[in-house]
Amino acid sequence: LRQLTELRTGIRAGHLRLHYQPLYRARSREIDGAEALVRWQHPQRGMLPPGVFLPDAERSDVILELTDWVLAEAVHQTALWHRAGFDVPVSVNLSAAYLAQDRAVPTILALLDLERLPARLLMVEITETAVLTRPDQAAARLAAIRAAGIRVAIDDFGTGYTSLGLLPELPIDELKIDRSFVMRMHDSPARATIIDSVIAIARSLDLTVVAEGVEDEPTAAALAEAGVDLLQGYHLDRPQPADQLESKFTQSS
Ligand code: G
Ligand code: G
Ligand code: MN
Ligand code: NA
Repeated sequence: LRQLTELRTGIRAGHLRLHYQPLYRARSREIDGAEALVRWQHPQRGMLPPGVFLPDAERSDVILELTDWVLAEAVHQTALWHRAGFDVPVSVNLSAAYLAQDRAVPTILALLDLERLPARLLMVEITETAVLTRPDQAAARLAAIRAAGIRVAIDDFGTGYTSLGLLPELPIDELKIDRSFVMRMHDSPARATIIDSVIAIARSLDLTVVAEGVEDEPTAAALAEAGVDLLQGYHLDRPQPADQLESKFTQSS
């Protein structure tokens, strides 16, 4: 509880930071986007990863204020890159509680307007669990987001309980295969089979497929061969501050 109060104070004091992890095209290995990941630059404890403070935030209203900050910062940074001539789509993780607010979609649209950012350069990531909490409401909200031109990804795909029957009804653009299926897929025929199935489903629904948690080259090569569109993981690049990532755009985007 003390940490939560401190987090709320920290958000208002400007202590949150965003790191960006690039996504690479599986075949050409060009940068094709980045995922915004929050950190807390704590005055005493140093740079804290989200695992340390997000679960607490998610159990309270602090997640709403945190997500407002993340969205504003990510849209601002993406607009700076856009104005500098780098069209890098940036994705933001949205928690279920954020999407459940009536103000979620208008807030996001107002930010795009404020920063004059083309909607195609913003993407939102939602977990299956977030969709399943209130499937009809979530589908309506995601449809409104997509109608504005913002793209939608299902994050950590395969770890939740989305019935495959629900998937064609969901207004989404992308599936991100959870890293638990990707890591060490080359030692497990079962994991490789799951990945092939997700790719087949994604193809049939005309969705982009992303593999997360790509930690070595044999895995990257196998995923490219299997038909995954985009790769994300430590083998390709770490989450990093905006200025570090920007130096790579001059080479690849
Ligand atoms: O960066 P790291 O691997 O430690 O992230 C851990 C988890 O925190 C991931 O599941 C990621 O989706 C989540 N996460 C990171 N940034 C955000 C954010 O801004 N909002 C939400 N809701 N989740 C985030
Ligand atoms: O749940 P979500 O997909 O949003 O979380 C992304 C998280 O995955 C971030 O915390 C990021 O630091 C982490 N991550 C990114 N690449 C890798 C990787 O190659 N291996 C592992 N173990 N984690 C990764
Ligand atoms: Mn994510
Ligand atoms: Na994920």
